[in-house]
Amino acid sequence: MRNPEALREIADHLRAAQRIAVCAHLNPDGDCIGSALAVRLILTALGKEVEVFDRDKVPDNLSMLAGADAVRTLDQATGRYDTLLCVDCAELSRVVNFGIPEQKAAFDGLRERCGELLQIDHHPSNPGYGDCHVIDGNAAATCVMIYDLMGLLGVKATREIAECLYTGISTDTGNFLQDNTNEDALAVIAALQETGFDQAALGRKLFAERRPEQVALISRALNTLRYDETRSVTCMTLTLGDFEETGALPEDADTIVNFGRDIRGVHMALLARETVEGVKMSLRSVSPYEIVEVARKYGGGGHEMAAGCTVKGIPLEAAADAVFADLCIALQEQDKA
Ligand SMILES: [Mn+2]
Repeated sequence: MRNPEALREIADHLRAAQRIAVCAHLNPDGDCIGSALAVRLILTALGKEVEVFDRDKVPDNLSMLAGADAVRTLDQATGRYDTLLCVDCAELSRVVNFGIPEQKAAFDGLRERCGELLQIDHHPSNPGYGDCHVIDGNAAATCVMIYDLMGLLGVKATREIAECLYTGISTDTGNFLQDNTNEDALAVIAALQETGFDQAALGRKLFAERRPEQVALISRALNTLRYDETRSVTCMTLTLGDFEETGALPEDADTIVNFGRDIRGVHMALLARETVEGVKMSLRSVSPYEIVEVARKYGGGGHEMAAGCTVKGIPLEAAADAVFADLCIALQEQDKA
């Protein structure tokens, strides 16, 4: 842990609070939901009143986590909270889309009713927007930091807490396949074993099991797979029609880009999907190649080898072509370096 003092300070603030609102990010993933729900269980064990908020619904594959059914939208907040805690949110704009008036109003309304803003996160790009924050870019997942927080608060892990933390750590490391899988992350997983949680069953839910609608969507995406001329960059596209016709949900597309990345010889991959907000791009690369700069060029961001952005005002194919071309240029530049 790189910032033990900062985490201790967060623990002190939480100990002093009674009513706590926890915010996870939009398009929630395993780490933000795992972190938020684990925090809820940890603080509830200390007799606190905790509510978890997210702009979006908890994805289907995380719905088995304890408390997933109690996650509410921000406009459902009532009364005053001593503390607003953001987890896994690299910027405040990860909590809501501030460009949409209703969402801004929902966040501002909640913020006004909360005394202080705390945050716990592991994105190195996080500028530190809380009244008190702890940011550890070396943590594989925010859930690793939540585990440390639990220790500072003197709470013992339960089976349910272990499931939440395992979910965050395993999903943010790509099921322990990515470079960010480190000793701390594995030590937390080892320590959680004593709760007796069913790691195999949870792992199957998170990484193996797929809804039939998702398999249909994967099939559609694979049908669009194309390569650059060196066959080391791939691109796939999905239209709004693909989602409607297969009955797939937006979250069903979340890991499809990996099919393009995991082909032998491929270094970079793109999935471009049409959404009502614009064309959402998921970019991935295989070490040592990096794609985050391409995402940043389009106003997005993320991690060196896993990033995203949304391209607005251009049709799907044209947007995909533009980002695909930039990936090919980035590949050439990185090959030269
Ligand atoms: Mn995370």
